[in-house]
Amino acid sequence: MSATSQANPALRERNGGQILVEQLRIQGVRRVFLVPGESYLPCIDALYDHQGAITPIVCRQESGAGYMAEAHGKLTGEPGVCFVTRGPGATNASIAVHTAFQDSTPMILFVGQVGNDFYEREAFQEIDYRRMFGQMAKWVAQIDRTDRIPEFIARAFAVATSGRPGPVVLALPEDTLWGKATVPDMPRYVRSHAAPTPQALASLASLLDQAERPFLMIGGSGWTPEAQRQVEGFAERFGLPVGLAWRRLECFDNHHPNYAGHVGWGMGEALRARIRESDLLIAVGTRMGEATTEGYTVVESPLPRQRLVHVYPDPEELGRVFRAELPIVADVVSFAAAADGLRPSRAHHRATLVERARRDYLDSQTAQTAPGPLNLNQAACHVRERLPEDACITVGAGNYAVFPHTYYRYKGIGTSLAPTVGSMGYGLPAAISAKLEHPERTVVCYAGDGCFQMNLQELGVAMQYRLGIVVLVFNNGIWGTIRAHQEREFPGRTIALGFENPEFAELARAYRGYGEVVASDAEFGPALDRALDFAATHSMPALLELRYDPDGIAPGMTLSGIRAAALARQAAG
Ligand SMILES: Cc1ncc(C[n+]2csc(CCOP(=O)(O)OP(=O)(O)O)c2C)c(N)n1
Repeated sequence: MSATSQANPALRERNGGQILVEQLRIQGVRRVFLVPGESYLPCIDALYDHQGAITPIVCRQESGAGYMAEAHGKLTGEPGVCFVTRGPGATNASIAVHTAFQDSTPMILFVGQVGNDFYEREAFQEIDYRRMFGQMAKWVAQIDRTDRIPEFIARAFAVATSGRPGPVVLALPEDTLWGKATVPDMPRYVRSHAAPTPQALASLASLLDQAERPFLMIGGSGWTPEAQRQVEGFAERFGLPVGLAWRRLECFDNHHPNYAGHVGWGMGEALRARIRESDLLIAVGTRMGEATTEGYTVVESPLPRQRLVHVYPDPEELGRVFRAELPIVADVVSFAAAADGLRPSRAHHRATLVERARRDYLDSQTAQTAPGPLNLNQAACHVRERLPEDACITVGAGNYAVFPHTYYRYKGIGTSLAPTVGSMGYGLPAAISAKLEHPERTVVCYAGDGCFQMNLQELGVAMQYRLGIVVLVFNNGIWGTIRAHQEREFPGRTIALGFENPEFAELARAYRGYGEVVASDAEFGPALDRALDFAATHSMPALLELRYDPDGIAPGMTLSGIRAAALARQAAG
């Protein structure tokens, strides 16, 4: 060993796996989600030397592992880290990469790769990850030299967290991992920020002075409790009703008197009209995607009818879909800090605007009726009253998710994990990730019977790591959302959307958890108490299977009603 390498312990010879894992530790990684594979064995071996600092969470399927890492990114703002094997592991994990991309979540996926001695022969499980992940990752690279691992990892952290956050995929050829190098580590990455200019803030203040019906729309990622408080103050001072972009329910306290509701598919007419008719729309952190804008109708593309102030961390997004009168390149933290210093230059009379918006929101939270003895609207209201304020609610995709999204009141970062991309199977892995990160919090996963069965194998992870999560499975025996679409477009021609279900409560018991079937309103409250109590005292999963009339497909909506309306439309020609 040379004198230099003795002075700097990092400068000893290490294999690629050791360099990589030590670099992760320097970057502050505390937990990695993985399904093991022989293609990245040196990384697994290197974890042996970092026990206590980096916990490997051994998952059952790569989509579960990937979703957990993505949820970790949402919860902490730091990249969630996932390791999967080459080929089949990577393809299984791809759903989480796509989720992280559309949801703008920092995440790093490490994938094994064939050695450079075999590449381009379609060797065993070989895929070109640059092409495979090209459209759904912020950056895809292959580390072809052992001595460049620190450089690539440092860059991966910077890329995943900068501007609009997103996923990075790094492929790890076998020779890179087994090879040895004497190379210094890179220091921990430093996060960059984009802040609004004084001119932009002055223009914003002037637009606010002129506006009569402004609306503040909040979304995206990167929010902190401090930024949320600052934006609350901004909304209060300027008399702004606040809406949350589609499934970004954790970005603003729903209890706040300025909060006006969840913007996007299925929103009430009052909220829709309020945004459409606003004379100044300030969108902060959100891309205002298809779901949020209800197919670019509430905010029209390319030229919105509202005067638009669009605050976004990535300049390439500004002007891409919407022409803003005032585009501002800023991340949410920097914008919130700057907005904290803004004061109205003249009195405004928007208190009634805010009060009316709030009243409409609260009205929308009165439980609607539903067919059958178990009314999910009432159950969702009960959950709202029963859970502590800092509880985390997770969902995947399906109409069942509309119940918590309509009736629950979320209170800031970490209280909602919901894929804006609408990918099924997310709720359970996300709940596991949330409970790992916040063991003291109550975590409740809402899952459709279809959604749950996409990743139910991860119950094994909840069991293994003693995670007292509560899972509510919505058993209607159909892929309900698609059935609703079917009835709307092809009324009465029901096919290919039903399934026979297992006994979910028994499944939970097989995983040494608690399981109970609930089939009526009267049963729901006591059963929820028992599930919460079991999860808290045994640190094991508890599951309630909710059997309900499939006709009650969403708040205020029945399948029979959708069918009748579609048939009437057809009859009218
Ligand atoms: C991974 C994935 N596959 C398919 C879909 C299309 N999809 C959206 S909702 C849905 C049905 C969900 O069924 P379930 O979980 O039982 O909930 P329900 O709609 O019945 O409430 C399907 C198949 C999707 N969004 N994601």
